[in-house]
Amino acid sequence: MHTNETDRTWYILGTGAIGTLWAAKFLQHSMPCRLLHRSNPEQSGDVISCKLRLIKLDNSQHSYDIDSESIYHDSEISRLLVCTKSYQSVEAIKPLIPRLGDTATVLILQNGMGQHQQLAALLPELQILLASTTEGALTRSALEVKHSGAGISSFGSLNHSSRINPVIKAELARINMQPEQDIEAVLWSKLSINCIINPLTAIHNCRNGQLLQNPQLLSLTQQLCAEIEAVSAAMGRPDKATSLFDKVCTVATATCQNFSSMQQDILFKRGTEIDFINGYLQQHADRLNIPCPLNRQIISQIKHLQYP
Ligand code: KPL
Repeated sequence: MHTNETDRTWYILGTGAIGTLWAAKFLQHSMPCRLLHRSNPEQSGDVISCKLRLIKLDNSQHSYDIDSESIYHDSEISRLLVCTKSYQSVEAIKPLIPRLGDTATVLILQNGMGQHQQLAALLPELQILLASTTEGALTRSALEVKHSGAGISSFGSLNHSSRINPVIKAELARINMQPEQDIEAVLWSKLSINCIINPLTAIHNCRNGQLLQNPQLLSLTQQLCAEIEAVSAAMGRPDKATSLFDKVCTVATATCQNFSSMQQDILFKRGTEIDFINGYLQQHADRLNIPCPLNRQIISQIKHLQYP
């Protein structure tokens, strides 16, 4: 299949809060963008006209027209942004493989780590870019997103191996995504924070801020930080400038009224990203012989609570 270089449409797979916010970013910059939706293969010609609503940081409200295309449509994809939950990515991307041109770029913007290698194994010829963001977004209803916190977004190539297409770099710069040489370090730093806030708030069914207010939760937070820092140090990723506990305090304070994504997943009886967050950390801990008893216990508690 040959990529039509003139088609610069960004296709978005996964329209939760971050996928919808990114669609709004493309639309605000008049960059072509389409959503993808699940359908039966028989409905492959489906294109649905949708309205996307964005509530900006200053509370101003904006509405955009956007098309959503069946994943089984036959148009070729040269730019794919993957914003599904990490545990859904492999199954979600499979129907799209025949649609990806041979010079396509796949940009993965999700919580967690480990799924990137799974996707790269499915798409060995394509440029896989990993992205991370600290932007805050909440969905109010389908395709209605509140931009709830300003943040920084960066991207880089998997294993820093390949050169990033300058056209793609320039497009991502327009929506304020910065190239990052060591994107894995950025993802690891975010993962370390998610390893603490997400499962503890999910198990104790509380808002992020309560981890610092309740003495029992504060003590668990500190113990878990120590386990994770030991793994980071053994992996050669120590952060000498700021302790993990300080980073967790900053994020939990900034998002004190929010519920974490894992708390919401448990509450609404969905699967969770535990395998790609604490599970990924535990794999490295086991490989490096670092005991992480609390992390291990937390994984099994989430697995008991989560659906199915
Ligand atoms: O990324 C998050 C999440 O909920 O997944 C944090 C940073 C914990 C904010 O809630």
